[in-house]
Amino acid sequence: MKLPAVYPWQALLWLSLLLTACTQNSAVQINDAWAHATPPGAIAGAVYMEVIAASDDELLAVTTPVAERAEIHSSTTRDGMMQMRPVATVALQAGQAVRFTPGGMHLMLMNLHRPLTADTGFSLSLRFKHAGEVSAQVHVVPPGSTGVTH
Ligand SMILES: [Cu+2]
Repeated sequence: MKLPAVYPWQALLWLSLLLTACTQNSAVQINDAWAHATPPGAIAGAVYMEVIAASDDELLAVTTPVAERAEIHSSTTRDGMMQMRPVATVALQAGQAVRFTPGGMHLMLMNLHRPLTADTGFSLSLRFKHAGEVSAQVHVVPPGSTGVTH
């Protein structure tokens, strides 16, 4: 009986596929990133999502082509007033989902280059201390609707 020949280039191909799969698994997962559509002329928008890191990590910075800059904000309610304040970094514990939600922590897009239009998407680049650069696609939903439905 003859065994199927495995050429070196095939082995290399499989190896690279395997490595790609590994890096994706060990990195950070960004789930269900979404944003509300913004009215014309709006200068800011907010992004919500779920972030899960396979090993302890830290979210350091976020950039997107649709806005001049993106900030990480936390929301607190004091005397019935909602206040937002910038957060420098977000610590991630291995396997624990960190949720960015309306009324909670969120990404604030400052000085939008164009309004966020419902049923479109845009990309986000998140920089982590260990995982490095991770990109995510943000889905824009109509105002009033909440989140991404499966
Ligand atoms: Cu904010």
